[in-house]
Amino acid sequence: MTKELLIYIDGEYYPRSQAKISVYDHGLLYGDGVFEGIRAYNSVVFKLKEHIDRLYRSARVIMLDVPLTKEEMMNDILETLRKNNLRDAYIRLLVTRGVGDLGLDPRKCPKPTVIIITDVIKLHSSEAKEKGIRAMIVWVKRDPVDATSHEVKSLNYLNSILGKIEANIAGFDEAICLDKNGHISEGVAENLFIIRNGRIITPPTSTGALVGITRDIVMKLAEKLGYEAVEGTITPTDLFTADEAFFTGTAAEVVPIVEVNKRVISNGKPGPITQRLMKEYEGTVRDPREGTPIYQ
Ligand code: PXG
Repeated sequence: MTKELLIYIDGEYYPRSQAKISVYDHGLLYGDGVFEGIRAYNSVVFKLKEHIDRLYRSARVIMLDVPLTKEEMMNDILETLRKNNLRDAYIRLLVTRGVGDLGLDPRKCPKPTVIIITDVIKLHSSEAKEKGIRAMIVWVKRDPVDATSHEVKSLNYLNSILGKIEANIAGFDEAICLDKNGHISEGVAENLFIIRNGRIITPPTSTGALVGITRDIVMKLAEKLGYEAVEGTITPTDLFTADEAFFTGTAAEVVPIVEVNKRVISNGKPGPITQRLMKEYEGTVRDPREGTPIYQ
């Protein structure tokens, strides 16, 4: 039998089958908490500091005091990876409101729960990257910025899950969510980009989209390659008639979109600029200067 992965809960390590939290944790009862999804490539945690900064920003919005300093949090993540002898990994970091009673009042939860799961990465099919994916604009609107929008990376993902279910039952690879004005916001766990006349455009976070770390990196890479990369309003028609389109995300990396609601994007093949950005991104995630080494 292979050795079980160790999971960090509040400073202690538990084998995966023993890693459990209370049913009174408000992370479970109310989705009250924040999280990050981070990757390590070749013994280096990619953009660890940026993910930690975002976690603490999310926590600030929901007035959750993370019981560790950023330095301690980063060290505990690296230690969890070392305990599991991982080099290429998917890291799920959660801070929940902690154990309270059955009422939703967060003041009843004296101590937040910190969970670090480090696991092997399940790669997306290389077919999706090579051939591109078929996406569907769904009826579920992205929560607006004056609600539980994805600007905060919270444990409330039902908005995304409803979108995903619609794409699943309709037989599409991925869902695209609109904001309440009908503008494109993002995928369910990915930011979205279109390319038109060599200009690279992504929706602003005012559509309720997450400030994706991959999104930022891809915009910088695009500029380095000499393209203009901007935030801008994208309508469904803009997307249907784009020269190229792609998703970005920590798990997905850069994935071409070749069809939206059965409208074929351009010639139905991953576009040349998208392919260039995919290649650049692959190089960046494996650049040791872009992350934090697990083993010193
Ligand atoms: N939008 C949303 C709503 C997300 O949840 C992104 C965009 C892309 O952001 P990053 O910073 O990753 O470029 C996300 C990211 C998972 C999983 O297991 C989800 C995300 C990241 C990693 C894993 O579902 N969400």
